[in-house]
Amino acid sequence: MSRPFRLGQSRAADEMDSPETYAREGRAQSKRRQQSAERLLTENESHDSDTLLRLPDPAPWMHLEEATLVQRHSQCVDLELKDRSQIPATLSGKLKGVKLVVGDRVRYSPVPLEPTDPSLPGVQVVAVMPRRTLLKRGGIDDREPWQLICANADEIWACAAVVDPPLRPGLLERVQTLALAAGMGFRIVVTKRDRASRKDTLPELDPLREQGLSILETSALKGQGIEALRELLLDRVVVLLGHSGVGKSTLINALLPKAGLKIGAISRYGTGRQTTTSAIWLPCPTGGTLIDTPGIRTLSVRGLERSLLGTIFPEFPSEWIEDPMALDPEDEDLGLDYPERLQSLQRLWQEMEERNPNQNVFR
Ligand SMILES: Nc1nc2c(ncn2[C@@H]2O[C@H](COP(=O)(O)OP(=O)(O)OP(=O)(O)O)[C@@H](O)[C@H]2O)c(=O)[nH]1
Ligand SMILES: [Mg+2]
Repeated sequence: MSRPFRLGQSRAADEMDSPETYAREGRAQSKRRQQSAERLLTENESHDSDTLLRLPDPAPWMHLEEATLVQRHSQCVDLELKDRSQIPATLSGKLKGVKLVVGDRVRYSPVPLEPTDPSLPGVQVVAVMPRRTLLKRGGIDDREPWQLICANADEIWACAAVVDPPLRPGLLERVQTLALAAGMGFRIVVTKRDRASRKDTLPELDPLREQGLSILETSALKGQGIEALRELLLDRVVVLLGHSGVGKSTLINALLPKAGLKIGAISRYGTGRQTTTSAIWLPCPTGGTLIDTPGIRTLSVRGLERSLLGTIFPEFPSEWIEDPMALDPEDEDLGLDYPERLQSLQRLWQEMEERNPNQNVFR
């Protein structure tokens, strides 16, 4: 008989992390990708796994000023300068094939170094500096082996609501894995704390608490935890990740009242339309920067190293990490306090080695 999970609330949540959900999402994404294949073919960017991450040597351009790329538009980008003012710029042909992301440190020339469309901004980005960190998730097919989220950020705050959508530890383990692969710090920010009684200790987070992870409980509505977050933000670049509707933009508005981000009604299990639709760079006047991101539905770890899992699941012996599939999480003899952790390990372990489902489709 299958052993019921004790995570009452996260039973529905657990379904959201099921392989079927990922397969369904994969199919939907691949259809969207097919529809945009023609457009992609005309773009400069490379979609090959290695070249996607390779950057040209910036050495010839080190005499130029440095800036941060804070937004990408179809034909140009916005740069944040040293004084934190922003200017639009175009990309030089020298960056052909380079996928730039929010947070990239770039070198720019105040006048175009090569002929450009006069209707476009005169400032031109000519080089990109090596990245200190790079947050990426597994792409859905070979055309896009990685989806790059942001560069040079220091920390991820994985946002999870108490309810609406349900708290889902499986997603938090995924975000933790991506943070580790990116070289970034990781914190869990529980949102909408006002929606559960104080007596509710959120036991679904116990396995993560036992790993000593930083978990902050917040309510943007009641102002709970906001000051603590503001202090953690000082001089850091922090990216918020979480399902659609968990309250990322609301939290940012509480931290940065001037941000005035659009806030949405929540959709069932976060599968509806996102309110935030692209990564948004938000400098904080008291120091630090927040990056708001669109709500995620799935977060693939495909292509990441399995060796990362030893750090994510330190409670398991190394033989289990090397080959967890022979184990049965429901086997009482294993004496597991949290069988769902072993299930999570198995899920991530399998997914990391998965082939891209639509490999060669667009070749
Ligand atoms: N009760 C309560 N509701 C909240 C809180 N924070 C956010 N909400 C509500 O949750 C809903 C979604 O908030 P958003 O901030 O738009 O969520 P998001 O994570 O930015 O969503 P996407 O942009 O779609 O990814 C809104 O109706 C908010 O009013 C909170 O602390 N308490
Ligand atoms: Mg939002």
